Amino acid sequence: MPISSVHIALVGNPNSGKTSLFNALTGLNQKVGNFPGVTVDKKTGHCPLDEKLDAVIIDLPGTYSLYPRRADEWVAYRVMMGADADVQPEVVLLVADASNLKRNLLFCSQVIDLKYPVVIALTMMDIAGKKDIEVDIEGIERELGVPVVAVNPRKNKGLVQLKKVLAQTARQKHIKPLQDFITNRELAPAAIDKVKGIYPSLSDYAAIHYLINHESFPLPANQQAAIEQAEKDTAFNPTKTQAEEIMQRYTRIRQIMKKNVVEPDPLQRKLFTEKLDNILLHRIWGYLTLLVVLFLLFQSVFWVAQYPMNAIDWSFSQLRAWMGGFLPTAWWSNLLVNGFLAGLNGILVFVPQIMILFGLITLLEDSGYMARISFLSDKLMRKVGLNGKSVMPMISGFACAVPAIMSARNIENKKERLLTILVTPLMSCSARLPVFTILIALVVPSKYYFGFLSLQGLVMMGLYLLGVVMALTVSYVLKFLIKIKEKSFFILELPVYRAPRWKNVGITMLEKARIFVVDAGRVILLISLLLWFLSSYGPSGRMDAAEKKYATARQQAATPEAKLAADKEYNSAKLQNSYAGIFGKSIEPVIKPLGYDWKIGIALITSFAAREVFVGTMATLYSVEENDDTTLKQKMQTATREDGTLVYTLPTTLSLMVFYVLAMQCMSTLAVVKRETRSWKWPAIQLVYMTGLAYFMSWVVFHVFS
Ligand SMILES: Nc1nc2c(ncn2[C@@H]2O[C@H](COP(=O)(O)OP(=O)(O)OP(=O)(O)O)[C@@H](O)[C@H]2O)c(=O)[nH]1
Ligand SMILES: [Mg+2]
Repeated sequence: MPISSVHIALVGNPNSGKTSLFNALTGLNQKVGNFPGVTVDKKTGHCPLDEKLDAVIIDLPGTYSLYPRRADEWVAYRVMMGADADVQPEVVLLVADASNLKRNLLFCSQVIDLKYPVVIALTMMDIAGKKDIEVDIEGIERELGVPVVAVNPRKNKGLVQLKKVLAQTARQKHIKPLQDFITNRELAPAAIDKVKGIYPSLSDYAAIHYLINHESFPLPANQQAAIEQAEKDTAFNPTKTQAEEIMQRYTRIRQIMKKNVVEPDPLQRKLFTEKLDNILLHRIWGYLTLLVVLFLLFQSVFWVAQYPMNAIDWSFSQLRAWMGGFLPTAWWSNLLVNGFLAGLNGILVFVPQIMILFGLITLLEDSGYMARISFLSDKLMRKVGLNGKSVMPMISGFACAVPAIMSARNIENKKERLLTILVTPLMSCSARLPVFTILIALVVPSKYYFGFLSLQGLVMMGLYLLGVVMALTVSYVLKFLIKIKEKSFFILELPVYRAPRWKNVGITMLEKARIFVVDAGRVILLISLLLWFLSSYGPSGRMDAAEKKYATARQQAATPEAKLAADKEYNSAKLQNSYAGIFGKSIEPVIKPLGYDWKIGIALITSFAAREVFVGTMATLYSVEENDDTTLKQKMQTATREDGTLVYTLPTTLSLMVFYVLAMQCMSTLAVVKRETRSWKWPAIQLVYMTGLAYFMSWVVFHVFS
């Protein structure tokens, strides 16, 4: 018998454990976090229910009710209303948090009234137990008229039973919940009947949603007009209907709760979470803890990472020396050792820092502390036109702006969401780490205060801080320029503290390292190789002239030192006359006011693909010029301009760091902003303002320190 498949949508309140359950069922690894609004898009996976039935499971963003307000809630709402062309669920798996049952039942009751075949998975039974809440599962099942299964996706409990019930429900697709949870038709009988005249298969409750939200559904114009007409004819009042509906639902839910759930007096027992929040959300201690946490986050990225980083650098220098020892001197061995291996070294050395950064951010999210950071910073964020919820995208922006910008979907207010999207790329992402690291190593001595406070770490923190301060400032300014009027509020449910799942942390770290090495690695290697070519070859006339000019000097050099010096001059002349050299020289006038030479100019250009290309570019340019086994840092430290002065002086290097903090040099970010704002206008504005800001601030820094 062929295996048939059924489409199952996973819906429920935010932070109720949908994605955890999705991962447990499908064996995938979608992002789970302990705060509402982790999932912002639909994700699909497979799960065999039994030998003959396969389920296609669609994980969706959480929603509090079927009246969506945020962009992510709309994603789930469209699917539930059958208005999403890609996903047409046949069965709905409702996830309900047993420790917050009352609120979760509101959404469940709405979905039941849409007449989908429904299975309820009850998560967080363990937490309900800790709160001394007792749930009569069979009683709830009877009241709602749909199967209810207790599960714990963190511990893989209840999954076998859940699959069995899902398979049963899927096989009897025609059996939908028998009675309405509330008598929906009474809410607006005339209007509902008219809509059902157009769409006979709709449930009464779905008809109400057609009346309220039909403009957002992909319906032909004549049907839109017909619904419009029905509203007019029956004097349909959407606000009143909605309010009435919610009231009736809560009345019935209260009755159900009274009969089937034993809840202790909430004042009697203090949960661990509440005790902890007394400190962590305290007016003084709360902010102090926050500062300490952020400080430790950055210190550990550098302090812990330096050991594996040194080990990686050492292994590569050994490898290159070893290969240099037996490979013949030829263009391809030069390319292999100085192009490929140097580029690979440049990528791999940053893997430890990136892993630690992502790991620590995952810890913040998983424990529930991230939601507290939002809460603590709401007041400050509000002053600059943002919202407490902007903090989560901004902190994940330290890792990478692309997922961070997507997570801004969780912000209700349009203007605040747009501002968050516009300033998040100013947060220093992990791609800037390699650039900062090498630049800091050039001019900041490696010193420790009190044995653990590293001076280099402090400078790095200063750069991160600069990004944050600029993000807040820019938002404050844009607040007055962007004209969107919408009421703003900050409602964030504070999740209970949970022990982080170490496996999740580990997997995230490995996954991010893999993505960095593969994605960034590809770009870096490609550009490094291309650049190696462009800087080794040039217009033949100019290259020949350079060759002739130094040929005699190189032959006549008497001592080995003189020969080395002549070689160096020859190589540098060749580089200047290569394609890359000619190009870099032509843009030099533009960047000279910032203190940069033409080699930095080339790096700025290649960095527009992705910032981390900077290091590879430098490695390639300097190794073409000086093919020996000194490290990139040593080469940069001794690099000179034509007049013999050092290139990487304090003013130049600081100015360059500031440029990398502020400039918009990331194609992927621009692409995701275009997608999220649905226009080219905002990415264009972002590119212009960030690059302009970078140029101006770098210019100021260069002149202040010169
Ligand atoms: N104690 C306990 N924790 C759980 C259970 N199920 C999930 N969690 C935790 O609850 C948190 C939220 O889980 P997610 O799976 O991200 O929730 P979600 O419903 O997908 O959330 P959104 O995508 O934000 O709507 C995570 O920290 C999970 O580890 C459970 O049965 N018991
Ligand atoms: Mg989720």
